[in-house]
Amino acid sequence: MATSVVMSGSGLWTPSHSISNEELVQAYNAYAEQFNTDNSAAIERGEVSAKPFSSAEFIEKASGIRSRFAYVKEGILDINRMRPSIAPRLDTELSDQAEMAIYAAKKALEAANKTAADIDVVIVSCAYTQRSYPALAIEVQDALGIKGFGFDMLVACSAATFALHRAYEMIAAGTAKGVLVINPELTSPQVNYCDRDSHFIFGDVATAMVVEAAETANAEHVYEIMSTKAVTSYSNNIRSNFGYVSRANDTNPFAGDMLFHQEGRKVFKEVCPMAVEHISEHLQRHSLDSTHIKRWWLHQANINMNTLISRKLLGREPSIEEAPIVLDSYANTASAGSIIAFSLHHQDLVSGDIGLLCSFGAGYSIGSLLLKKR
Ligand code: CO8
Repeated sequence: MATSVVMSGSGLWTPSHSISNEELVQAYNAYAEQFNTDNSAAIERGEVSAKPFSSAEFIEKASGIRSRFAYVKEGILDINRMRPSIAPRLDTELSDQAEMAIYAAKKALEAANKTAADIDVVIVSCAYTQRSYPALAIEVQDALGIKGFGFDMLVACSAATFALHRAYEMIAAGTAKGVLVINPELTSPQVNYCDRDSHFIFGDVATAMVVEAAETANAEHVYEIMSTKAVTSYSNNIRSNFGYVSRANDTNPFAGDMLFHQEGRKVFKEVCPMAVEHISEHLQRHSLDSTHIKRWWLHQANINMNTLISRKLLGREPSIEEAPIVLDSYANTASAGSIIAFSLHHQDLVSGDIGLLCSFGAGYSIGSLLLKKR
């Protein structure tokens, strides 16, 4: 008989610092005003574009975001810096992302009623890792005292779902007994806080999930992974060019195009239909339709995207219980968004209830898991 695979514990670590739209806009607008004053002659000559002003009302209406968390707040609102000030650490110290990962991992282990001895694979999957090697996953594995192996995975917004797919396959194949999937989304160093169109989008967070075989799971809230589905389709509409080759390119590794940038409107228009088609096909595989789905743990990039996707799937507005939104306080947390929604909104489901967890974003990439409460 094929092994039944479950998600048996989730962990969410939220940084203690947050930044409201109002604070962020006040700092950006002061920066823009100073930039425009400093460059007034060049702007007058048409050589430099004036910086447009941002608005807290626009941000909330266009995205649903009201505030975001920051791993380090210092520096982000300083108009002479406009980026977080994260103190460098020695090679002998725990790295920042490993620290974030460990906070979330411990919570997931506790929720799953497991210890390090029950885990033999660690996957750290997120939009960026702060170094290439040694893998963050191996650092986390060492710090938690886990025997086995670990590796890092980068799939932008779909890093968490794609890593859960790998975990599912390893447990199903019998090559692992317990997998810890961790998403330390330290987005703030890559946000261009000088760009009016994207300065408000992202927040920092860490999430984690324990995946194991059904027969070893003994936690209170266990979700069978009925199946997984993934798709990618190449697009340049969400891009970050920062990388190790920058040094050889003789370009400024901190220029605007090296940071997160996107054609937000195009992304919105192209990704929504892709997500609807992907989810519909996933449900059809099990002869299910949207009426069978009790909860939608959707990717958290934009509330209007989620409403549109849910409306297309359900034929009506979803209630906040059916499709929870965490964007208002967390903003877009890259791959962690749907996992935050799951972490905060899964305990009330009853045995037999089915939910769908889905990410969509850069790549483009879409990943989904169909889950049934045990
Ligand atoms: N304040 C005031 N006005 C603004 C602002 C602002 N802050 N920003 C834009 N405007 C203006 C625009 O310039 C435009 O003006 P005009 O009409 O004069 O040209 C007007 O407002 C409308 O602009 P848009 O059409 O761009 O506004 P939208 O309604 O489309 O909203 C959004 C913009 C919110 C960006 C929206 O398009 C969106 O959310 N799209 C979806 C994008 C998405 O999902 N992207 C995924 C990104 S996440 C991901 O894939 C993971 C990447 C890895 C993580 C990276 C971590 C750093």
